Amino acid sequence: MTHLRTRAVHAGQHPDPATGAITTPISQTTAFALGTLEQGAALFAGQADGYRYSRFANPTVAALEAKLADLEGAAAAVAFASGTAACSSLLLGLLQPGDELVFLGPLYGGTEGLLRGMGERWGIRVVDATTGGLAAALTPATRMVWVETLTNPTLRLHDLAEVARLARAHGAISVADNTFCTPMLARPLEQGIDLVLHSMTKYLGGHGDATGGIVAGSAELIAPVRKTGLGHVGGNLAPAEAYLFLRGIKTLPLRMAAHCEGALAVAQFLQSHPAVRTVHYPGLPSHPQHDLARRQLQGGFGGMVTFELARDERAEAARVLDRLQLFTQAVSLGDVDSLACHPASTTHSFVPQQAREAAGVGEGMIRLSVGIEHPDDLVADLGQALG
Ligand code: 4LM
Repeated sequence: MTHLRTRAVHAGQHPDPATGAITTPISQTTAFALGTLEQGAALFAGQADGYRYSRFANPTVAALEAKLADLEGAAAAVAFASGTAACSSLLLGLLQPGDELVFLGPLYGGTEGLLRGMGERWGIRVVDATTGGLAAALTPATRMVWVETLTNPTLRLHDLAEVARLARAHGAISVADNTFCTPMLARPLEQGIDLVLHSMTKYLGGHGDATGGIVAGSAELIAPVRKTGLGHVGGNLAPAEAYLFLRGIKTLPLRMAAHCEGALAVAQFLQSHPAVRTVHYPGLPSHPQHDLARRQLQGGFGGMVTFELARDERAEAARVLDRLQLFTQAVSLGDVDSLACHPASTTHSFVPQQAREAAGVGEGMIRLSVGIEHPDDLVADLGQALG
């Protein structure tokens, strides 16, 4: 299996040995029969392989972890109950008081809130290198570098190979949140990044009906994240949700192609509209990092489009958003349905105003998650809303 499209269908999944069922069964159980006392003791001592308790591992969840590890080209992966549980488990599993974490923003507001909040409370120094650049922010105490493969909501890129190189030179672990690109468009581990993370709630699930997160990387780095995040924090993914992600990922390559096609059409339309000042979409030649996007992304430029209105005011954003009919006003992204949101008052309202403005998230900014509807219908809806 060499093609991602084939691996999305088959990786991690096999007909059930007990019944021949092709669809991976939902192992809706909390505990597993241990056998004899000595067999149970061997399982708990790590001297035998097998399932014990679903907080530690579950067959449906394990199939999903294997699928995602395969798609990202990782040795191991561990799934969580949300993207945020994946982020916090990664921090708690790998950092200690006194360590420094450097991030290149903007990040999803919830992640930035988590990093800043947890940093303060757990004695981790969190450094925002968005303006000053990564090279200037790294110190001997830097233990982790955090980026998003496409920034939320401004859709900027970072040169992942360069981020990985700088982090490694300082002995730091590099982390890339690949939620916006998915393994179909961006390949962080192939660029030298150590750990890749997803909110599966978005494109991997794809249908807006399940919350989950996952981290993938080397067995050595995943082991402490698994131990802390599942064993100690207990943020495990439920088997029924794992089933929905296994099903969603099978069509990920097809959905991503449709998202990319629709987003490009929407971005091109918005760019020509007089009520719009700037369109942020890496597939447009006007995007300041279009060349990097062409080098770093494969198969398209993503399904997210962010734009700034000519009148940079909340009232103007409300005028447009409140008139949309096909796009639903909602946070989250990556669903087959198109969604629209006002980042300053929703997804990025957790970020201090000064940092938000420095990252370019203004009151007249609208973020679109372009679904898989026909692009002509989406463009028509935006046209009537913009007036
Ligand atoms: C949103 N985002 O933007 P859970 N990483 C990225 C994200 O965009 C998100 C998470 C992690 C949005 C949610 C309201 C790049 C979330 C966190 O929501 O915990 O699965 O993922 O609209």
